Amino acid sequence: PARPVTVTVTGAAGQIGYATVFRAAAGDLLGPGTPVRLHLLELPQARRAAEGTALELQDGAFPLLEGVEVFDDPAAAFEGASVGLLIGSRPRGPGMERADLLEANAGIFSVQGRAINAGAAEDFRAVVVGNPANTNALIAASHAPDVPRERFTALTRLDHHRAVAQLAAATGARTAEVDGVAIWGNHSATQYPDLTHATVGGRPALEVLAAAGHDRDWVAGTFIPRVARRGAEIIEVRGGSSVASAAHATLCHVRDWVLGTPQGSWTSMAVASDGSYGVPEELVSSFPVTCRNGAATVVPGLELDAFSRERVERSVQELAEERAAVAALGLL
Ligand code: NAX
Repeated sequence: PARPVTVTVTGAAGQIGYATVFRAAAGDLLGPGTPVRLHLLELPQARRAAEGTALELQDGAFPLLEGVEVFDDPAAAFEGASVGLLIGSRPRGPGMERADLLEANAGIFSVQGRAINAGAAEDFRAVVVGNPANTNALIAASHAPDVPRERFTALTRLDHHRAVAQLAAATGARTAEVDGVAIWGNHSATQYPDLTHATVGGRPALEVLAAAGHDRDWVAGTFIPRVARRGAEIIEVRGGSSVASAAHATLCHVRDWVLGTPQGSWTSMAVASDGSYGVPEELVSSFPVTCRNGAATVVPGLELDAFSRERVERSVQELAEERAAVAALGLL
């Protein structure tokens, strides 16, 4: 039998954490052949709730679940971890400025980065879900100098799924017929969901959309804002933020990263830039990526038209501003 993998989940008693851990225990994170050991990290005030979640995990009698431990100390929680699901973060409170938000989260992710550096396993990899996710990933990476930067990623898979689903709906296709969608930039309202390389049933998506009466103005004026503001739409309709869809995306992100993307296809992940497409190397930005042997590679050589270049630049500019704000606070 395969060796159990230690997975540390931060914010484990929160909504997304709760929706993630049961599916991780069921094999949806690392596949049906890999047993997992879950380390649930919470703030001291939520530790008891995490202990309750651990009891419920026990009650699942999951064959792949080797054990569950609850922590409120990051150093202990990341000891021996190979996977980090960094979900817990400080949400924006009333009257909180962006600088306050960045500072509060820098406090969390710098501490976790140091804990990872000190005690995580050699093959450690992390996805940051907690917002501002891209910049939080950057902060964690910068406090874990012994861990390769490319092992700190941020979640844009939910945005990717939203774009796939909206394209399928607009063309009357099944989501399985959609390929080649890409999310670029920041996980924020400036993100660029790009259809210029997408296909529907093997045909260029923009052609299929045009045949369905949707021109490029529809893409710019309806599709892009719909995807970028979908989180707000969910809050409005559901009365709460995205939870199960975010958990699903988190599981898909790690699973594809570890087990590989399907041959001939790509997904979207926010990764440490390798300088591709003019994105500065010190930023964690979303790109179309393929995954092989546990490594994510930015899809090379895609042609970006003027519209795409302008959108990517705008979102990357926002990432650069977030980075500068954190650096100015001395938190990198
Ligand atoms: P909740 O408030 O339900 O849960 C967050 C949990 O994190 C709480 O239980 C809290 O005690 C814990 N926590 C806070 N600081 C911690 C720390 N330093 N160590 C350990 N635990 C800590 O939020 P939830 O709905 O689960 O959302 C979690 C995060 O995901 C938020 O930042 C949210 O903005 C972000 N999202 C990111 C998405 C993405 O696509 N990247 C989409 C969904 C979601 O909005």
